[in-house]
Amino acid sequence: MATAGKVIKCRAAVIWEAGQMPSLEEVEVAPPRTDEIRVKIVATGICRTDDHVRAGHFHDIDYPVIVGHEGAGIVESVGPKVTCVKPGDHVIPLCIPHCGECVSCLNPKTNFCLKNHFCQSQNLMPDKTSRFTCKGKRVYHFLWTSTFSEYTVMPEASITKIDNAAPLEKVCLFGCGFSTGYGAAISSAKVEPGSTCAVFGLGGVGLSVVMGCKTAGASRIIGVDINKEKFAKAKELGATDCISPNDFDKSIDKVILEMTGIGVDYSFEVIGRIDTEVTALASSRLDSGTCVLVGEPPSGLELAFIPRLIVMGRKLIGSSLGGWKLKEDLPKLVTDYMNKKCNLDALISHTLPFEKIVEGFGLLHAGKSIRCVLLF
Ligand code: PAD
Ligand code: ZN
Ligand code: ZN
Repeated sequence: MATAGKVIKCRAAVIWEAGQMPSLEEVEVAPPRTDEIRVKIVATGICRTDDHVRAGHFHDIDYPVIVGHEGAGIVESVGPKVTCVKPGDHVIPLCIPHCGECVSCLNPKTNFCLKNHFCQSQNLMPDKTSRFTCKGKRVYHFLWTSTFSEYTVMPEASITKIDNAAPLEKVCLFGCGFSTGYGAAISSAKVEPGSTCAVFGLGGVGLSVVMGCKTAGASRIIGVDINKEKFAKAKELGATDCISPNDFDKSIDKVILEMTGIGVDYSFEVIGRIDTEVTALASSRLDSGTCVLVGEPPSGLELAFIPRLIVMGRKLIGSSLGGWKLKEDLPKLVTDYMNKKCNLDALISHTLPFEKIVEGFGLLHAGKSIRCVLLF
């Protein structure tokens, strides 16, 4: 491509300070270094985690920052050592990298590559520099994805190649929301046919958990949300019952206990609050239930519960990006989608031009959107 090796000036949404809305800017994006890839993002979804960063809920983020981690695009240029993709390939950035060499990458039980941005606790590229500048200032990356920029740079480990025929404006949701929720049920919890499930939070990720439970053959799927506007979609996607905590004068775990007699086999917390994490745990079967934590509470909070909640045999597990080994598993999920095996289109409630990103965040704040996809 004519732009290879050059700095590209393009549109991006920069969050200058914690608590501010993203601001549309022209940024400079440096060429990819040795094992990096520069991608032209075509479509990107807005996930609650982007909003957590915007709001300043995570303490280890530096500003100004370009967030966005649910994207799909086309490779523009690659660094000299890159072998996994070439310019023109269609790709999805990965929120968790896959170096393929560390003890975690070699362990089939985990997707938590040790060469990740969490262990390094900074939001720069692996070599501790940034590829973004705006108005003469260094701008930080986020999760090595930063998809709220028309062009972005990521390490080779943070990208996977997908079928060039897949519609990028839809499959961007494989970058986080759909894969996270669907995998929490299918891959992390391994929900069995005939089992009972409860899903706390019916946003984009929670609805994807509902779809995963349904695909796994769950006989009962109880959706829990304080926003009843989410119920219709949840039922369309497989929820058998939907309840709001506001309609009861007792805690929702007691309600679920009465509904099921013993509690559900699998409960999922997909809100990001420690109080609902404990409620989700207590909603699962005392003798054999599994509670899966998916939501991300703000930094600094600690989860507390009485040990008896788990001593009888309940399990409490976590799930990050659905437990998938993203580099290998996402292209397969995209193929499943192309073969109509999963309904990710149902999650896209709004599609807006990238310039309307602030409106997109507003829809999320108002509880109106499931996923708002932004198109460059
Ligand atoms: P969302 O904001 O679209 O959905 C959250 C839902 O929870 C909304 O429908 C709310 O109405 C509902 N809700 C809020 N408070 C309550 C309450 N007290 N009781 C019941 N329902 C409530 O978010 P999302 O679906 O994009 O993301 C959900 C969480 O998952 C969020 O914390 C996000 O940061 C986290 C996440 N985790 C991963 C991961 O890999 N673990 C990936 C992506 C997102
Ligand atoms: Zn996300
Ligand atoms: Zn690794």
